[in-house]
Amino acid sequence: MSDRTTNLLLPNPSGSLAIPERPSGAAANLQPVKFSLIIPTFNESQNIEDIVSILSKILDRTIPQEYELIVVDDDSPDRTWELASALIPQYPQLRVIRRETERGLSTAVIRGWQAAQGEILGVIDADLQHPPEILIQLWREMEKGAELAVASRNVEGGGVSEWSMARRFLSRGAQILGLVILPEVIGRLSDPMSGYFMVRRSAIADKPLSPVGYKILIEVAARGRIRWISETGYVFRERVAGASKVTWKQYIEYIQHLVKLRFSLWPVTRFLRFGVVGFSGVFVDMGIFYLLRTVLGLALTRSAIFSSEIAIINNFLWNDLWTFGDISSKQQGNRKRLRRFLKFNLVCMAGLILNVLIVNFLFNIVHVNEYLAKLIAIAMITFLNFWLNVKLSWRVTDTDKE
Ligand SMILES: Nc1nc2c(ncn2[C@@H]2O[C@H](COP(=O)(O)OP(=O)(O)O)[C@@H](O)[C@H]2O)c(=O)[nH]1
Ligand SMILES: [Mg+2]
Repeated sequence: MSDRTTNLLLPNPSGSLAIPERPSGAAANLQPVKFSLIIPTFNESQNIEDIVSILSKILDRTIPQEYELIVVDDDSPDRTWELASALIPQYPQLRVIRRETERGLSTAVIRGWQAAQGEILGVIDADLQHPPEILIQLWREMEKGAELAVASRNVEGGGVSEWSMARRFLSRGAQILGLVILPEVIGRLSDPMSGYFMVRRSAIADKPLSPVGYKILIEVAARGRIRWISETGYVFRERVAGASKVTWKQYIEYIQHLVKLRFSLWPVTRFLRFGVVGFSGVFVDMGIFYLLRTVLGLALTRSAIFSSEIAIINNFLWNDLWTFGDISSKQQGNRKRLRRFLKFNLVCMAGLILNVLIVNFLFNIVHVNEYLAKLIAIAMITFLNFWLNVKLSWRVTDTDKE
């Protein structure tokens, strides 16, 4: 390899897989741009020149000098990286990264985004299976304000060209599996397997991304702050040159990825803390009840109401400080705390009423033992209370707005 080629290569980012909030190009004398498009490659020597030339033509027309193309090559044996860097003099918006230590499509895309100077980050396959014309439609959607613009095979205007029944079936099966394991993410995407999309840097900045395998879009949609998703139909073309790298391994990794996301999206630690706080409330309730009823001689109902309310206050304070401490610390001020407390109180009361209804239903209609009925009701209400409080009292979106 000539020195000239080495000098043209962009340094390969290392360390954590989070995207910086601001482009960090000053060191390499790179200017911020509007758009950075990653082209991941592995043995694409037959396609690299065509794809770079077509994309440059389209982007020169739309946002001249406001974009960059970043080829991220995994040290391909066919020397795609070398061919790509030889194109740089002709295409000044082109950058090339040669990765010698890391492997895999998803991390290639993330490393590319880490090195990128753009506000909007995108990815497209190098093999011309993704029609480049669609790029402009995706770009327009981002300009309108979308956080994520996806080229989809499953909306109007989309499709696959010559897929066999078996491949179509497998692709749909994978999507349905995704819907079962991760409905809140996969349900928002008509084509979760798409490898052709754009995302706003601000939507994924500082989020620890850790994808397994091929499907970087799922990672972005699951971990990003994404409200507006726009989809544009496209027909997945057949490969003309080079070969696909997809094997059975990618299907296994896809399932691993879904399961990993499922565990990290469910707030397990938070839920456990919520349970501990709830448990502590039982003791507060009993203690205060004893004090009011036996020591001070108050009436039964009055003692019960007071002790419950004090337990609710106890639970609220611990939840606000500990269970949801990260969220409440971003929503400071007494008014906001009072609002959270009132919502928490409301949820607790609704829970109490439901609790009584469930016990009655289980005992009188299903004929379950009354202690078992009470236990089932407590478990159900704990889940419901937790969920309602996440949605109402300690909402993450409230912190986003500030
Ligand atoms: N950097 C990098 N690129 C990859 C890797 N695997 C695939 N690619 C590229 O990702 C794009 C899609 O891969 P391809 O094998 O065509 O997937 P398919 O279209 O789903 O069959 C192409 O541009 C490949 O060159 C990889 O491990 N590392
Ligand atoms: Mg392909």
